[in-house]
Amino acid sequence: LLDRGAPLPEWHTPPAVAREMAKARPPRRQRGLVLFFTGLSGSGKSTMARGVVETLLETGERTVTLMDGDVVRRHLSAGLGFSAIDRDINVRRIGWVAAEVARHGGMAVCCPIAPYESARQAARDFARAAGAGFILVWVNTPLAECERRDRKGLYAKARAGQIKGMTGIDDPYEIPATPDLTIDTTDLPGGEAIATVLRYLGANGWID
Ligand code: PPS
Repeated sequence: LLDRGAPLPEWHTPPAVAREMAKARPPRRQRGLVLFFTGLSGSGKSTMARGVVETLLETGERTVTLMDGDVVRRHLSAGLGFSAIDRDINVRRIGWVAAEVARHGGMAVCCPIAPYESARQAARDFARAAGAGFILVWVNTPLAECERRDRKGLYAKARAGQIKGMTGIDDPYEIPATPDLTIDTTDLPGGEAIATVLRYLGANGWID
C-alpha cells in the first residue's frame, strides 16, 4: 500500500495539521505554569516570589499557589535537614507538588535555594510531564551582598563555625545551566525586581 519509492515529504507535520494542533492547545495564560526561583539565602527570591503572587492575586488573572520555603519545610518536608540528600528530596518534592498544581491550570510559585542542577532539572521535567510551563528564575545576587544583608544571621554563624553546611560558605550552589531569567537584586529595589518578573511573564504570554 505504501509507495516506498515516493519522495519524502518536506515536513513531518503538514501545516494544516500543525495549525489544528496549535488550536487544540490552550493559550499560555490558560496553561499551568511553575515559576521556580533559585538562589542563595538572602538573594531576594522569597521577596520576589511573594510580590509576584500578591500582584497576581490582586489582579485575579491567575490561580496562584505560593510554595513558601518556611511552610514547605514545616509541612511537606517536615523532618528534612540540609544534607545533600535532604535538599535533593526537598526540591524534588516541591517540584512534584508544583507540577500537580500546574497540571490543572494553576500557577505554582516556588522559591527554595535549590542548589543542585539535577533537582532543578527534575522539577522542570515534572512540570513538562504535567503539560505545564516551567520558568527558572536565577536570583544571582552575589554571596557578598547576601552576606551583607544576613537577615537571619546565618552567614555570621556559618563564618563563626557555629553552623555547618551553609550554602555558599561550606556547601555548594551549582550555577544554573539554563535559567530563563537572571536577576541580581543588589541595586534593584524590591518593586523593580518583581516588575521584571511580571514583565517577563507578560512578554511571554503567561499573563495579560
Ligand atoms: S534547599 O537547599 O533548597 O533545600 O533549602 P530551602 O528549603 O530553600 O531552605 C533554605 C532556608 O533554610 C535556612 N537554612 C539554611 N540555608 C542554607 N544552608 C543551611 N545550612 C541552612 N540552614 C537553615 C535559610 O534561612 C534558608 O532560607 P532563605 O529563605 O533561602 O533565606
